[in-house]
Amino acid sequence: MTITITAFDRSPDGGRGLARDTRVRWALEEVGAPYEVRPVAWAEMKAPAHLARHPFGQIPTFEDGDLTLFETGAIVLHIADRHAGLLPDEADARARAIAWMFAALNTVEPPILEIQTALFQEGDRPWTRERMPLMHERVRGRLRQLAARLGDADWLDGAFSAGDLMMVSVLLRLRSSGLLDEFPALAAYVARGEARPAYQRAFEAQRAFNTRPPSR
Ligand code: GTB
Repeated sequence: MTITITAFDRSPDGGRGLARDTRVRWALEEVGAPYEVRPVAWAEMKAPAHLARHPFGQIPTFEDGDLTLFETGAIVLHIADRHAGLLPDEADARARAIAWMFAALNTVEPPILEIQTALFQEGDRPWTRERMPLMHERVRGRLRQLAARLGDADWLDGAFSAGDLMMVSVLLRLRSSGLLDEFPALAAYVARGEARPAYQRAFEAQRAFNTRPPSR
């Protein structure tokens, strides 16, 4: 049974890899698991068929035989659990790698999301411009702490893990803000993630998918 994930029929970013299917593709590429992609059009996202897969009508989802999952944290953890390559074998190291996944999603991503929500959904509101320096400072605070912990290591805790995959995926979203470049060690960390062949394959796959000619 081939794994099937869902993705935007056409990502609003035009294939810049910012939609969350990219992190799932990356995990699948890291472990060498083949997968197919089912496009979901905007009109289908909140319709019953997709809501049965994802209670909030979002992408991505993951299907493997009888198992359907939503939430990229759960999906990447499942992939890492079922295949070698994304989590250490040693129990404590494995627990720490999983902690970094949670840190990426629960501690680092929320202030980044706040900026993106403000820009894309509240850009025309009078308070957005006023709040922006505050929101940037919140992100800087997290980046400062993360950079301090990373130090001059390549990855957050020993070898590359699902924790790094998730952290790099989250940090990538900051690129256009310029905030990442204020922390050269983190910019280099993200670049190391992006240089991985599995990331390159995932990025190219989503780019090709999002720029494919329209079907008739
Ligand atoms: N917590 C969930 C997870 O990690 O899986 C969040 C899933 C999520 O937010 N999915 C978004 C979605 O389906 C797509 S990735 N949104 C539609 C909806 O909520 O109705 C977010 C995203 C979308 C587009 C860009 N972009 O174009 O730059 C970047 C990121």
